[in-house]
Amino acid sequence: AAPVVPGRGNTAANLFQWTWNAVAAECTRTLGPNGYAYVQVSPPQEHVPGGAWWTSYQPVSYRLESKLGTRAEFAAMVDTCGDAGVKIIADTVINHMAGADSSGTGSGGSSYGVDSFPGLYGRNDFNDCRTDITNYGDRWQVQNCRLVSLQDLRTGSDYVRTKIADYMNDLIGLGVAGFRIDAAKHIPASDLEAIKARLSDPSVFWVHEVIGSAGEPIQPSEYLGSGDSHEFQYARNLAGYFDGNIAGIRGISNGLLGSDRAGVFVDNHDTERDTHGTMSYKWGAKYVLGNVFLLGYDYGWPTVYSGYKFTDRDAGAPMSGGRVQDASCANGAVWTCTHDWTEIAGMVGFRNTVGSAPVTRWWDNGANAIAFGRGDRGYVVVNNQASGLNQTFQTSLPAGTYCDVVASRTCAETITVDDSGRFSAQIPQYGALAIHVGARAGDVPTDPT
Ligand code: LAG
Ligand code: CA
Repeated sequence: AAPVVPGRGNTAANLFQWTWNAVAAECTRTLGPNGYAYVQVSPPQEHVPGGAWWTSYQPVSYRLESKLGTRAEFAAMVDTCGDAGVKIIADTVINHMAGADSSGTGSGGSSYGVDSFPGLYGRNDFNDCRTDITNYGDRWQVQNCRLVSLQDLRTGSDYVRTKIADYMNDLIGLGVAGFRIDAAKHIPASDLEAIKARLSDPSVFWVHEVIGSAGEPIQPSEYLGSGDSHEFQYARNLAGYFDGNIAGIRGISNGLLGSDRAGVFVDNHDTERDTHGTMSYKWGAKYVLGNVFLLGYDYGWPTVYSGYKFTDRDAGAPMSGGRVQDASCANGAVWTCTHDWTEIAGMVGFRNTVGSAPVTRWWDNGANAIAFGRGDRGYVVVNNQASGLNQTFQTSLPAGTYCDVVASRTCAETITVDDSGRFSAQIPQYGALAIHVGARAGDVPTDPT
């Protein structure tokens, strides 16, 4: 898991396709105050032109000049976020360069084409297989051939490893604290270990994007030598429980990566679009409940995904003049701003308060409502039913009056825990409740109105 930031925890927000200027403003405005420790940003390197979001995943060079901002803006973002207590995780695309189906001028003015990235890579720096991956059952092909025609880097070579390490070292020099390794499944684990060994900080946090699939030869567990791995099966399981019933959700991590090595999320930019079997913002109330569970339960290192609304899977965020327009949560017609939804912000604070306290006092109704404690630090109820839930819960919390941090940021709704640790509450249909010792009536400002 990403290292805990003192006094804050380690929850991340993934602000997909947000510009550096917008991320910086958001660190100050919401990410820092809400208690996030990290923000994952989209790939910062120079990329192919065009209006689709996925141009970010076709590198042209490692210059930090992109539709999301300039090098100076990136550096300023790292500093501003740092001042707000939030560290940066950069999405790094190191398996490949641009597709073999295009050539031209990149976002930073560099020219590119097939086997041609002047001053950086030439024909010898790409793997000899020049056809597309078709068989995910073939390890060699998955790692040496082209992913959707993207020119596949010869990551086995010293030169390519050095160039990738130089790029990552540049980001480390700017203050980046961690990396998402895009398309890690397509790079041999030993190549990644060799690259990581060349970093100025070889113990910097890495999380590998390895989409684990039953029956495939390459699995997320192979990559634990150079960092954590994303656990896509967690997101699929989560969707399965919430789509059906959640009484058995305690088993969500059976057979998955160990909790301390698993990067988990409700969805990401790929799974919300394609057929990966996860939830997305389009699920409405259940999506909120999925995020409440992600943050409330004690499995994995969580990332809250925050992107933009779409109908066309390829459509990029609104652009002008070759740049993405700065995201704004005031523009809710475009940006989901999941990271600042009251329920989710409340659960980030919950997670930071309960820390490593174990799951205790499990309750479920055998159907679609569950509740659990986190030791004597907090208690959560999740009601995935189409009807309200009226129930008395047994907690291990000290007696007192607590704020329901899912219901409001202002302690508008309180829950009274009695001397024996019990409370009674009514939870709305497809609703949740969470209380913790860091938010008791009187601790947080109440709504003046
Ligand atoms: C990833 N992880 O392994 C990214 O999370 C995922 O978003 C990337 O695919 C992929 N791997 C490569 O980094 C995305 C889009 C693709 C897109 C690709 C390159 O899902 O649709 O491919 O980025 O931009 C597009 C076209 C393809 C075309 C290719 C090359 O859709 O039809 O062959 O570009 O021109
Ligand atoms: Ca490869």
